[in-house]
Amino acid sequence: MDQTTERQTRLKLAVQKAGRLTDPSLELLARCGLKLSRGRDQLLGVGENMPLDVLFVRDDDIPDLVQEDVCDLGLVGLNVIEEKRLELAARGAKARFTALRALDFGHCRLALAGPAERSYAGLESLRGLRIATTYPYLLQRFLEQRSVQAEIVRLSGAVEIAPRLGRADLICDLVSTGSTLQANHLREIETVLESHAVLIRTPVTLPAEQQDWVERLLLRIEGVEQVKESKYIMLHAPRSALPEIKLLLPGSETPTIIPLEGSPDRVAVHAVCRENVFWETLESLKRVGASAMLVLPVEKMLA
Ligand code: PRT
Ligand code: ZN
Repeated sequence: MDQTTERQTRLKLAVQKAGRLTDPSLELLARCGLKLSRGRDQLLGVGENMPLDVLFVRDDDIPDLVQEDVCDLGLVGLNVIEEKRLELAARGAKARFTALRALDFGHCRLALAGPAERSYAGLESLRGLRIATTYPYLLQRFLEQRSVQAEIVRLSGAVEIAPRLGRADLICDLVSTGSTLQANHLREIETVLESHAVLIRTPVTLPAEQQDWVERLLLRIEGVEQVKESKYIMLHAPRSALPEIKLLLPGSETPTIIPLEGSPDRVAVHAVCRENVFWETLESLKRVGASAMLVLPVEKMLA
């Protein structure tokens, strides 16, 4: 294969270079089987065992890189793509990237918060107040949908100190644990957007081989997300207790029933539970006669 063809058949995925999404994004890719060798400039990670390379960039650049087809795929927060969508719409343009799948990391919410000591009397009480944010478009949509007239103060960072500096009455910022708000004596009052990481793709139709890899990656992500909570459970039980046992196993499909040599009344039950198995479940199983219970983590799953 010559160099040009080789380049054209490799997928390029944009990932945040250094930030909250970096580790979970790389962990997801590793769990999907990708082995990356990072170049000396750390800008490009070359997939050693898949035709997929990773470009490390600032998260804010990811939607543009994907819609301009510099990258085929991107891992980025819903907050970033939704703000981008609205920003483009305000300019009469349309976002050309497509969200392929929500991911189970980067969870946070864009929220309104105000001084802790100030009582909050509902959305109506926001009229005429100044709200500092780095997400002016999402905030504007939120206010418009609720017919609230407030002033949006656009900032590029350090939003949480704006009320103390007298630059705004309230803030609209991302919150995960709430400790930043607390440290700044602020109290959350409304949720503007619930967010999480998203896999996005280019608007361009990919060559069949690349499209095939996108689909394989999606299936692997599906598998990775499913096994997170899944457990494999093995136990012995009286044959007569099987109906109760099946009801007690959380999120399991048809379990495998195996006869036990020398004990015609007892069987071994093996099942994949798609939810976590808690001590309480094991105690309930024991009460209906189960014994020798073993719960194992599931490493890979492919439907
Ligand atoms: O340099 P670059 O532009 O790439 O990074 P960045 O500083 O813009 O982004 P980064 O790494 O802070 O966040 C990347 C993405 O992670 C965001 O776009 C969100 O999708 C997601 N995410 C999840 C968060 C948070 N949780 C979060 N808590 N992004 C930011 N925060 C900040 C928030 O702005 C506030 O300052 O963390 C603080 C609040 O955290 P708590 O835990 O104290 O509530
Ligand atoms: Zn950023």
